[in-house]
Amino acid sequence: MATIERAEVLICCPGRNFVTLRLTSSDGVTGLGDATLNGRELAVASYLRDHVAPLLIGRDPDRIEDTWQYLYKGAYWRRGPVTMTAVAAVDTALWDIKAKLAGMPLHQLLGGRSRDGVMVYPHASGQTVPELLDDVARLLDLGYQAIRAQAAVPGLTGSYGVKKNGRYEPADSARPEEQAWSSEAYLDFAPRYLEQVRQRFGFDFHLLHDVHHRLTPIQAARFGRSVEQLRLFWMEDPTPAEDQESFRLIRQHTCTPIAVGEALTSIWEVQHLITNRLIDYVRCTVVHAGGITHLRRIFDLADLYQVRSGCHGASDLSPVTQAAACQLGLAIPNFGIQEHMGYPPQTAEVFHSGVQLKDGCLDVDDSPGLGVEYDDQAAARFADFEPKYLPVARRLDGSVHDW
Ligand code: GCO
Ligand code: MG
Repeated sequence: MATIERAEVLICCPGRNFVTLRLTSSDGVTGLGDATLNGRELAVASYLRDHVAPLLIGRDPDRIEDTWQYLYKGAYWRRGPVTMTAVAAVDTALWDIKAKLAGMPLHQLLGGRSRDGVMVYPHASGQTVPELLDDVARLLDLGYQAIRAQAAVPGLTGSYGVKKNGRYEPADSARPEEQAWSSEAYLDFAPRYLEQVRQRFGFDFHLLHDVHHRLTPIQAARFGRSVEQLRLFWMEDPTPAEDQESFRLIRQHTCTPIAVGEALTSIWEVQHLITNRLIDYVRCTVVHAGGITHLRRIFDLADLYQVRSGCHGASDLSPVTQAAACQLGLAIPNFGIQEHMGYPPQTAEVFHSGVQLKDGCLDVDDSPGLGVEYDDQAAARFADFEPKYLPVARRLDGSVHDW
């Protein structure tokens, strides 16, 4: 029997911070798992290094399900983003090893292709509406079939999802930047710019929008109703998902589809939303929801209720997650869409990935496993971790709002 011989936690900052777990088996096969949790990276690094890595040494890398159960049930303290990201890293690395040993790209082990490629949506954004419209035009020219549109709300400092100096990076300052928020100003403005997108570019592509947990349920209901004629692919995170019954209220008022789940980490947190048919797309990801093993379980449950996948894919999810999500998205029957935000240019120096973009879809090459290699020499050039935090949103009266 082969055993896990090494478990390395690799931290690098090629344009942004990434934490990666690399497992090496006694027969010399390596597997990678993403362990990046934006703004809390070192908590997961310590969880893995101090509490998980010592337990992995000597275990059989073949036993993926058993290792998952051992780390989840065995810890007693279960769920939550730190734990689930750590478990995900181990799980993904073990699937990488198994698929490499089989000599197959991972999707083959997951049942083989259900589709030719996974449709993605990139972000169009602008500090002004004309800037947003130019960005939508640019992305349509590049052949994307689906586009997320966000514009800065006039009069508010900082808006989530909008580029600064040509790039959007959610966590971009050494202390959380404080931004101003007004749901009233947003509700007045957002439907109007989304309408301008449809007026200018028509309906031949999917249009998405992220509300980013900002509205109350009744405001979200009003927003959803006010954009119905624009036929959004989805409105994302209309209200914070801790209050899951509130989605019933939104549903009573609008048929705009709803996507939720990027901040939810287990099947238990989406069970109510899925089984009560309160959402249309589930946005959990490989890295924050327990890896391939657990995410597949979530998507299987979702399939029973005609809920489709819509994996989170912001730049804080590494190319290892991107490849894993792509492999899973190729295989599952109820794939919906995949977020594709891209990375700073330096990231590709460290992560050599076989994932390719064609006609608005991602696909993988025939490399066995996930199809990603970690370049240690390049990583050494980006070795210094840079503490970076997501912003904090405050209402106009100074009180803290959901970010
Ligand atoms: C998205 C997201 C992100 C998150 C970020 C948090 O839909 O892409 O909402 O941009 O804010 O991933 O770390
Ligand atoms: Mg989002």
